[in-house]
Amino acid sequence: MSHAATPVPALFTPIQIGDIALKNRIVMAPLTRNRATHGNDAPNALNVEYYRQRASAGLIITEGTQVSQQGQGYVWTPGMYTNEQVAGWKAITDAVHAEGGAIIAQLWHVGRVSHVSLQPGGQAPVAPSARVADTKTYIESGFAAVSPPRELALDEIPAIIGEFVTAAENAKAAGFDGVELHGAHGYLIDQFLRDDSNTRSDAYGGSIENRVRFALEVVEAVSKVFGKGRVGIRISPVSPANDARDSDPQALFGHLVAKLSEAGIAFIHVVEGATREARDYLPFDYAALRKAFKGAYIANNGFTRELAIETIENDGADAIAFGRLFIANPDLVERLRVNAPLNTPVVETFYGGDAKGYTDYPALSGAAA
Ligand code: 8OZ
Repeated sequence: MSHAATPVPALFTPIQIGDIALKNRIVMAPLTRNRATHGNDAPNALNVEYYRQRASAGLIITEGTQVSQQGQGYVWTPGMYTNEQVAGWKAITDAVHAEGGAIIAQLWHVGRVSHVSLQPGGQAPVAPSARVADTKTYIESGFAAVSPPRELALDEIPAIIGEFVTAAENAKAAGFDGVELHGAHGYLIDQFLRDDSNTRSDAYGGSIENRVRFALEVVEAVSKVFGKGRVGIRISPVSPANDARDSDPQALFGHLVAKLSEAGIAFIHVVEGATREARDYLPFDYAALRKAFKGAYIANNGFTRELAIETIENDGADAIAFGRLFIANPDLVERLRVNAPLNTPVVETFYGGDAKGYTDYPALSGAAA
């Protein structure tokens, strides 16, 4: 009789991403939950518990965290620009590290995806060009159309890059293992990339070479803070989220990723297809991006256990990021390992509220993780 052990799928085995050691290839995707402390947008004890529960992930990428008040686009998202916010994050990184986990901060500037009620002095949001997005945000009173943005002057751009640098320094002080830049879903970095939202005629607009300039300068500047082995970027080449549109995503992202590879950063995190929608939303050659990038490739969007195992086996990615499944399953890694049933995410409690739908999803062992 043969008793050959079933091999453990590589999904569950360790990997090194840049200078960050992951105990498995299951990544918790960045997830906006709008549960920072009202008034100062600092992480609190409830947020500590939420991240602590999910520390068995190989890597946690935090929810989008604005680098400044101007970079905020939704109510009650956490920031990385005040002492209270840094202290709140420190409690979270301590809790995750105490559980043997790794955690990086997602640094976020929403650009035009904001509302005057969230902006300093009630001013207009800023963007590469004064073109309003066909999208909504949510503010204290509920959903609202985004406010028309004003175009950033050329001499304002260094200060925006400076906000990312300060936020990275704050993230380092807060004990994070690294940072991910939010370059996806139609926010500021993505707005600079695309020829629909960026109609500038200076060094930051026009050609693909010019449109990737802002992203590359932020990458370069933040790499000086953390070291390039602790920096990555999230991109979503074909996702239409927040009215993101470009005439040639394959050429744009092909060029960007080749430059990111030269910059030597740790990873690219690619939303394949449309976020919250189909993986095959539009044709796109993701394998070309993977091939063009010498660091790690983290794949995201709608992965099942089977597809994740298969994608890692076939070398389609180095790690897989799960979003909604991590909302509903604090012990997602263990559940995937033993192929246990999964809790169903409840959409009504995704954004805002309290412990309900946040820290009360049960682990396999019974009570909340
Ligand atoms: C859902 C709700 C609000 C923001 C993204 C940061 O799509 C977000 C986001 C998602 O990247």
